[in-house]
Formats: sequence, structure tokens, C-alpha cells
Amino acid sequence: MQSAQTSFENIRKDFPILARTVRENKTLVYLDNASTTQKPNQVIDAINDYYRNHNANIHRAVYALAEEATELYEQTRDKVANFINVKNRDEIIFVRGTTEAINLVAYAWGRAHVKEGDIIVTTEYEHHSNIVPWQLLTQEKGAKIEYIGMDDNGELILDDLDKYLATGKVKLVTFSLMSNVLGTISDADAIVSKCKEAGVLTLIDGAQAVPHMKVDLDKLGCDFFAFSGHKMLGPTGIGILWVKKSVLETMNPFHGGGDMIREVHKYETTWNDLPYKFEAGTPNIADVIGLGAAIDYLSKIGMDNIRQHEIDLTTYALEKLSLVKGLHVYGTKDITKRGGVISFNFADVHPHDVAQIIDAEGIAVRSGHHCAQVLMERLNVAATSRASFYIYNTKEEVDKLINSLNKVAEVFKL
Ligand code: 7TS
Repeated sequence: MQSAQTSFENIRKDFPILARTVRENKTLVYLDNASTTQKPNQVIDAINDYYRNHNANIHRAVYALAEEATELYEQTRDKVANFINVKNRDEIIFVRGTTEAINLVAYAWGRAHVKEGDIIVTTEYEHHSNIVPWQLLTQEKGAKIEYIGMDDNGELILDDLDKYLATGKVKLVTFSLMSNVLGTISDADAIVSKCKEAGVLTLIDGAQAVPHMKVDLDKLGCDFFAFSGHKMLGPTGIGILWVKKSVLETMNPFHGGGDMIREVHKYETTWNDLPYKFEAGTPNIADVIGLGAAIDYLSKIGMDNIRQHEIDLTTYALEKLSLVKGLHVYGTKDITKRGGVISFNFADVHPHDVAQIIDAEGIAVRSGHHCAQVLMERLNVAATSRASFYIYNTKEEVDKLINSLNKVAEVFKL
């Protein structure tokens, strides 16, 4: 195996976009990986190859192209199963992304199992996609949504979970494995084991975790797990919902249409086998194949090496950020409990002004509420600036970020 150091130096060459300049001939410094990641040639080429050489609809015809397309599509299902350590490939459903995955569960599981008076528990640091579907469901059913609070370190307060579980009314506990704003890594083992003891199902939003660390669903022991391909070098418009088979078998279909049926008659329909019952219509074939190439790419580097690279970068960045005048960094300082996502604010300077000054240097960070307004309320701010790292980022890029933040401090006389 190549040493982690060598492979990380070579990685940038695989990403054509990283060679371009932006604004006034500034080299692009892309630090918005929590939003979406850049794509390597291997992923771009896989999509290109599918359209040039294998394009056909899947699961429908016996001619050569259709067989090839079906095989390429189904290979990705095996790659996903292997990547997140799932033994049964039939539990893996292709969806558009984390958002669709959670909505599928809220619709197809929630409408069958949640009733008046029940409680769905989520957390204060969720993305809107793990709040709004549950609000829609609980409002429709006369059920309630409750929140596990967050302490000032950005960690979940698990006493809150105990309190809700003790009511005996909780039907589902859902939480993100890594916060998209603070980078906090949730104590999934503790949450899942408490829920198991109480006989309550768990859904984990893995959108920020799966791209950045080894995730083992067999070990995690949850019931539902969701993530998005575009945050892990894959294309947009493709994501994964995994559901434990015993739970999947209790769920009604989400979308009705082609491919999800066995037989359709005028007044009744029977369903296709799992997972096809949940994949109605012509799926996103090209992007499923692209996701397969992304998984190959990440697997070759090794998820433990990726986590270590981000620990190194984040440790370095946190140290340097602590020296920037007037800058406040949110979240825990314990690197074992956080990923490569850093949110910060200058007192009294709007994050959009910060992002604009940084952007003039070619540095892309996101400013705003990051689709986490419940968390913004908890932090008592309207917005933050956020830098988020991935495999191709370097310490030199962190230095550029720090220099531009020092400029912001100068401009605003902090
Ligand atoms: N869950 C988490 C934790 C996320 O960070 C995101 C997207 C989603 C769900 C939704 O994923 P999608 O692929 O369905 O859109 N997070 C972000 C972000 O932090 N900035 O832009 C998108």
C-alpha cells in the first residue's frame, strides 16, 4: 500500500477543477465540502463511459446493452453494501440523496406506524432534511416532535433522550452521525443501545459521516441509514437509503409506477421484491454508476487514511484560527469528537461580508444558516461562516484561509 502521505500529494491531479483559477486569477481553494465535493476524473469518466458505450434502460430487456447497463447499476449496489458493511444487498435502496431517503422513511414507514400521541425524537443540530419531514408527519398524525438538546461544547445531551424514552411514547429516534455545522460526531453507540433497550427504532443521517470515516452499519446496529453520493466524490442526484430487512418488510411503497410492481390489474397491484419495490420508474442509472466509481476511489485511499488526513488538517486549522483576532470558533476542541467542519464568526461582522472578502482571494467557504436554523437559534446567531475539508485540501490552503481571515480582522478593525 502507498503511504498516506504520498497518495494525498497525488490526489489533486485527479480533480480537474482544482487546477482552475477564479476571480482575479486566484487559484481555487475549495473549502465547501460539507455542501458538495469535487469530482475526480475516475467518476467523470465512468459517467461518460456509460453514456458513450452502455446507455440503455435497466431491468427490462434482454439485449446486450440493457444487460450491460443493468450489471453496471447493480454492481454499485454491491459496492455500497461492502463499503458500509451491509450483508444483505436487498436492503440498499437507491434514492436521490439524504433528503429523499428521510422523506421516504417518514412517508412509507411513518404513515404506516406513527399514530396520535406518538413521539419522534430528533436533535438540535439536525439539517432541515431531518426535521421538516418529521414535522409534516407528526402534524398529519397528531403526534409530537421532540429534540435532544446540545450543550455549549456542541455535543448532544443524552439525558434528554432518557427523558423522552421514559415516556414510552417514542416511535423513532433520528440523529446525524456528524453535524454539518459543528462537525460534532454523535455518540451513536450510546444512542442506539439506549433505543434498542427501549424497543425504539433509530434512523441515522450519515450524509456528513460516510464521506469522511469508516462507517460500519453492522456494528452501528441502527434500523435506517441515509447518505448522499455528491458529498463523497460522486455525482449529484444519487443517494442511499439502507433499511434493516425486518423493518423494510413492514413498509408500504413510496412511489408507485414501473419496476416496483410484480403484477398490476385494474383494481389491485402486487409489489416487486426488495429493494425494487422502493425504486419506481427509470432510476438515475448514470449517476449510480458514477457513485460506484467514487466508492472505488475512496476505498483505494482507505477511509482510515482519509479520517487521519482530516484530523491533521482540522487540528492545524483550529490552532491557527484560535490566533485570528476577534474570531470565535464553534464546537468541541476534542478532535476525536469532531470531523473536518469548522464554523466561525467574527463578533459583529456579518458572515456574508466575511465570505465575500475571502471569495476575492479565490477561497470558497459557505456562509449562512447551513439548513440548520434550529441550531442557529440554539447558538443565538442568524448565520455562521463554515470551512469544510476533504481529501484534496492541504495545509497551504488552510494558511490561505487564515491570511484572508486576518485581512477581514484588519478591514473591520477588530
Ligand atoms: N443531512 C446532513 C447532515 C447534511 O449535511 C445535508 C446536506 C443533508 C442531510 C441533505 O443532503 P442532500 O444531499 O439531500 O441535500 N448538507 C448541506 C450543507 O451542509 N450545505 O449544503 C448542503
